[in-house]
Amino acid sequence: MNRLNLNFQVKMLAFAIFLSLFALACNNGSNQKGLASNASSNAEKVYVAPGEYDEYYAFLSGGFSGQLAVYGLPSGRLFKIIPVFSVDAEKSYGFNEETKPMLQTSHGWLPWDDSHHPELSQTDGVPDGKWIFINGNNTPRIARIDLTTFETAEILEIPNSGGNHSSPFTTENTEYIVAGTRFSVPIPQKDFPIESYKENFKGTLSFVSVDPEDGDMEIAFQILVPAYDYDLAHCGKGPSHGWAFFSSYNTEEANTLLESNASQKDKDFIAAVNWKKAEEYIKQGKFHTMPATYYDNSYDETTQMGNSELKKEVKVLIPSECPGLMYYLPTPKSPHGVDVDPTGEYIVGNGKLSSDMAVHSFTKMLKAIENEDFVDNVDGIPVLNYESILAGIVTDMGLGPLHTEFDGKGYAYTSCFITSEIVKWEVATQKVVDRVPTYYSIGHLMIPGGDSRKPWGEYVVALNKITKDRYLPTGPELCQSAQLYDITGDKMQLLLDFPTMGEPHYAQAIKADVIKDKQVRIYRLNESQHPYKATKEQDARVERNGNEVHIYLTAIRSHFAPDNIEGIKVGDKVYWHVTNLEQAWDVPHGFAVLGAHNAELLIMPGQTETLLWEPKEEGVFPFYCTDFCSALHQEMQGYVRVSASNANVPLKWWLADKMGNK
Ligand code: RUQ
Ligand code: CUA
Repeated sequence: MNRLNLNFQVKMLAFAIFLSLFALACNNGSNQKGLASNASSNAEKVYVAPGEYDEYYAFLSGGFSGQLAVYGLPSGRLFKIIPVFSVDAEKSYGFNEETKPMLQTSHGWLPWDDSHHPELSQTDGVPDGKWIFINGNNTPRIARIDLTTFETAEILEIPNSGGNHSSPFTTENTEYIVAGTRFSVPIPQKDFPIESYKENFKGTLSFVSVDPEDGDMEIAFQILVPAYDYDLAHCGKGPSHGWAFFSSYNTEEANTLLESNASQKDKDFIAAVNWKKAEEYIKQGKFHTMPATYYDNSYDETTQMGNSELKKEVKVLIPSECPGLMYYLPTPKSPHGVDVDPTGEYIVGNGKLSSDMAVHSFTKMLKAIENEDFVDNVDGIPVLNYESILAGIVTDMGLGPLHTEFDGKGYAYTSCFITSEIVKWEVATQKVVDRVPTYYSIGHLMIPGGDSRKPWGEYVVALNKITKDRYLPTGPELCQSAQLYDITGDKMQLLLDFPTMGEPHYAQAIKADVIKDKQVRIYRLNESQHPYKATKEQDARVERNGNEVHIYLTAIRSHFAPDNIEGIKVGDKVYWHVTNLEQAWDVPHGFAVLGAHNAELLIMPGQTETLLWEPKEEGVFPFYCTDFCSALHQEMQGYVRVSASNANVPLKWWLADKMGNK
């Protein structure tokens, strides 16, 4: 071997080592960070050019923020946070007089809840874009959001419930949305020793009817059930339409150290409820009328006012008195999600403590019921024979399966919390065909339309519980995270990470075309029935009634009318009723006054909103518009003079020489 050759070989060797090290480094990178192999083509798949629209609206629950966030897919861009269960100073939700009633409950007025599961209304098993519902987990409630305004239109309290987690999943035509108790409690509530759990505690499964025209929700009936924890739910579709399925854990009925005491049995139950049968029993009068105290709060778009209605009773069915009403499907082991495939035949029990995932067959379930193939009976509820109802088992599922969604092409996608992955499997054969890691510890996952009869497929979004090193760190609290995967090919492809608001639990997505052209652009001034509206500047005025002062204020680019007010006194309750006179899209005005104890107002065109202000000291206080509305936005300001409580400064108001009683 000559020198040159040796030299060449050494160089080649060094180069080879360099290459393999480089490859290793890249691999490490991709293992740790999940970098897509094909970064530039993946970037193209999520790139929505400036001025272009996303293909889907995605609605991500806010978890402990209590709200609902609206994103675009595939870009992952945040469009709006819709205030639902928690006050929002930015939009004055829960702060202005109009929306305060929305947060009324039998426990008093509440500024917060924990929202987990958005669910789109459906027609024929397909999201129809009318409304989206979301549950309040802590103080049991369901909210309905109008998808023409993206505002909370109704919040219904669920009585006889100790936590509304398995909610608000819909039937095929939004006949009902369901609500099962997460925590069983004494029903009706009473002072019992906690140790008497087994004797005195109960659960309920509630069916909430939804008016097909105006969406009005009502508690149609509740079913009184054994004191388990009812975790999630999904309703039947196609052949299984008429049934609803609720997963449960703690069939041990433990009341302490549930992490081990509620994990004793190797099977818990999925409750299968025949709601069509329930309707028959209700018609026959086989229900008990139970006193209950709960609120139904609605926002009326014509009066632009929230209204709280106190309700006093519910209809309750008791399974032992209603044969055929419900059955228990044994399911390994502490199932979290229960998911029904698009054909309506397969009922997936995501047994989070089991390595084998059970898939039940609806056909076999009906057969077992017909043959009375029962192994037990709990409080009048027959327990079906596990072997007889099983369609099959997914044997190489990851650990900690939580939720399953479907792509409409015969495949299911299951989130596995412990092994931090999405597992794709064929529904009919239960064979695993692909798996991808998630970063990290996925909870729910969502495919557009993925719990409906006709999923759009295309993407799966992982809703992760832990972000660790995925984003720039922000102190002890790191951001919450979602990840978008392309599922159009055989192999799932990670495309994008995007941060979320609060902790995302479940999410829903809908093709943008279904709702984007139905958006309300303005509220028509001539249709407003708001009791304190001022639909033209000539109607603007100030009225005193004892120590209550009503200011009818108008806003238009770029002034308030009136903008000078005198005669207010310390100790007055001042109501600022601000009407936005604009009748063009995207021209809100804001309103803020110095020392206000609540928030600003953000008033849409044609809308009237009211801020209560209780001045505590004498002086002259400015108010101004908070939303940059025109080139003269900074000039959109005014003064209010506050005098001593015993002063005799007359009430007067003006806007230059254009109006008023100066
Ligand atoms: S939960 S991570 Cu609140 Cu729906 Cu399953
Ligand atoms: Cu109105 Cu700024």
